[in-house]
Amino acid sequence: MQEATLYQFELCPFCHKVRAALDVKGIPYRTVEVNPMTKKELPELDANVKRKVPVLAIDDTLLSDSTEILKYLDSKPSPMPEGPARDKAEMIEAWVDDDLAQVLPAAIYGTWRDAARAARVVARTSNFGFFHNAMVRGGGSVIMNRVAKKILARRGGGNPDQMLATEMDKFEGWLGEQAFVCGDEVSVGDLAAQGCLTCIRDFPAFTTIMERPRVAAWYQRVQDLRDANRVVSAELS
Ligand SMILES: N[C@@H](CCC(=O)N[C@@H](CS)C(=O)NCC(=O)O)C(=O)O
Repeated sequence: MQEATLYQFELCPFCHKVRAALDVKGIPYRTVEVNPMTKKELPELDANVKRKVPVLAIDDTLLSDSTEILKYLDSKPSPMPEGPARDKAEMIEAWVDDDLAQVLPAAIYGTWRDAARAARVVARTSNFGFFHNAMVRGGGSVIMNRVAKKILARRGGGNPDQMLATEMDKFEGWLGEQAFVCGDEVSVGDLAAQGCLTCIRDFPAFTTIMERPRVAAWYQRVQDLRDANRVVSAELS
């Protein structure tokens, strides 16, 4: 199978959704870290496509938007459930975009100290050279803190940790006692949610989420599937 290329930001929850799907589908891929300040690593995109990550180069086409990419990858052969479970899986995939991925930045960049830490993670896991790394560390924390404030304002203010807890309560309800959100088989809902959460694994908010035993067991179950099926490890595992 031809190797796919994922253009990503290390701390982008949408990119991590795509990585989870590529892993579980056993599709070989490499990652290219895009400099969030310049985005010069991104390939030429159609004029009507926003220059955002993720962008996936696969099967001689360029795909953007994580939901579209997951749909495309879902059309590849199993392991994915078919039938009525798909509605629930797609509802959860949409929740990841509309709610979980929205509150995560607020929870990890909420204070200046957290924002600086996030920018350090990006700079550390990237290879933009000394000058650009410094720029990402400095400029990145300003941008990230601004993103967090915007999200909070859009969602009516409040405590970001509490917002995240409320979202995770919903997820825990959907998961129930099942192995995966739709039952015994992994679905696009699991990939989107687990992938999205891997993006904050270096942050205290992740430790708090993993204090929920059923969520922690589910997270590890999906991770085990990713590890078992991944064909080529990404540069940044
Ligand atoms: N709906 C898109 C959202 C993608 C998105 O917002 N990506 C952010 C990073 S998390 C981005 O590229 N931001 C850069 C920019 O807006 O200039 C998806 O699901 O892929």
